[in-house]
Amino acid sequence: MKIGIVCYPTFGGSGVVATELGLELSKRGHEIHFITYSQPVRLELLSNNVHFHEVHVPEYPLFLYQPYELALSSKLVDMVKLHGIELLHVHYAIPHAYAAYMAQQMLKDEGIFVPIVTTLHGTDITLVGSHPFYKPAVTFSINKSNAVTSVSESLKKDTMRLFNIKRDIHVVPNFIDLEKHTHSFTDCQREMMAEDSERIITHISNFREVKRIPDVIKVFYNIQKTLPAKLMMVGEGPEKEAAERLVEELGITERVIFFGNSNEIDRILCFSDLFLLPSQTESFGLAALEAMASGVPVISTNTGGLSEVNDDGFSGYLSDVNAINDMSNNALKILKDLETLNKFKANAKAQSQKFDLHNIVPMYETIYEETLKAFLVH
Ligand code: GMT
Repeated sequence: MKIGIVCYPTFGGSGVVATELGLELSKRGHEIHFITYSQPVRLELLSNNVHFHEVHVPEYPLFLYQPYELALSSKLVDMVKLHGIELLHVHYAIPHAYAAYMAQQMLKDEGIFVPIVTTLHGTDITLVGSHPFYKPAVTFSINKSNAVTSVSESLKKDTMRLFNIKRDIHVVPNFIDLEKHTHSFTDCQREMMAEDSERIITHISNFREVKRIPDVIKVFYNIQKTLPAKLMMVGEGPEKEAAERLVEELGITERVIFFGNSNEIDRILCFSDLFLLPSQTESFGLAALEAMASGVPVISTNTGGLSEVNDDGFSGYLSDVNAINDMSNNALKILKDLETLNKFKANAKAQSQKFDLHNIVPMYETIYEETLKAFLVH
């Protein structure tokens, strides 16, 4: 099948999932066309069946805001016609499903019929749900898509509760390529980061408020009072400066490393002993799954879809949002001795196998086939 994939090309989980999905679909014989404003960060290699088409937004001084949706929908029309794309899979209701619907209507006018599969990733639903400016556009985009998927049961429930949805939503969980996370390194050079006696704690995110970065630091602060430990902070975002200040105020600068955005996530996870994700809300928590796939247990909140990913007492522990002491105690329970730590590491790896891409990607293929069939019948 010739599939157009529209996503945010950044370090965020939705872009990672869309990119990994496209790459796996291409291995399974599909022709994939990524259509977005820059090459997705994890899309390193283009090939004869993986293509990237950049959406340019021309600068017109007339417009206060440059209309990305307009540029995207025009590009979608052009690419569908040029490459014979049969189906569009868009990640995020707004603006992607919205733009895809416009493209679909323009193409229909020319006798070309292309169905739209929309995947909901969370922020479009949970943020828009509480700030309803875009509510009509989100509701419309979901209802007009030819198939809709959500990355967790929890996100499906939130979508049904917050919007007037008149259609079914399929839950297709995020997935992981376990081969990529089975360390190719025999040695990930742990000694460059910490002493043998120190435990390595890691957090990876886009440092937005929703990630509750101060909680990461407070939990780590409690851990290192009991055990020698180092904290690896990976990512960039609006909360980073305040986090650096908090680390200084707490007097733990020597123990915390801020990496910024990294393309070496696998190496960082390879030497990590524990992953912290104390988010306010998280539709899935792909970063937690990536950690588990590398054999790193997870201390997380129990919000949104996290309880569908992290198995409480097995692959890590779940706590209420803001329960700093509970999270700290749970972390210490895992880290207290090598035997317990190794048991949790093995469990984390086993839990991640439930999300093996070889089980999940065929779910998307089935949805594509059924959607295409139903769409062409009408
Ligand atoms: O979490 C973010 O800030 C990034 C956002 C995104 O668009 O990539 O992540 C959302 O989608 C991911 C992939 O499905 C999920 O793993 C994240 O849980 C979800 N983030 C939130 O719900 C806050």
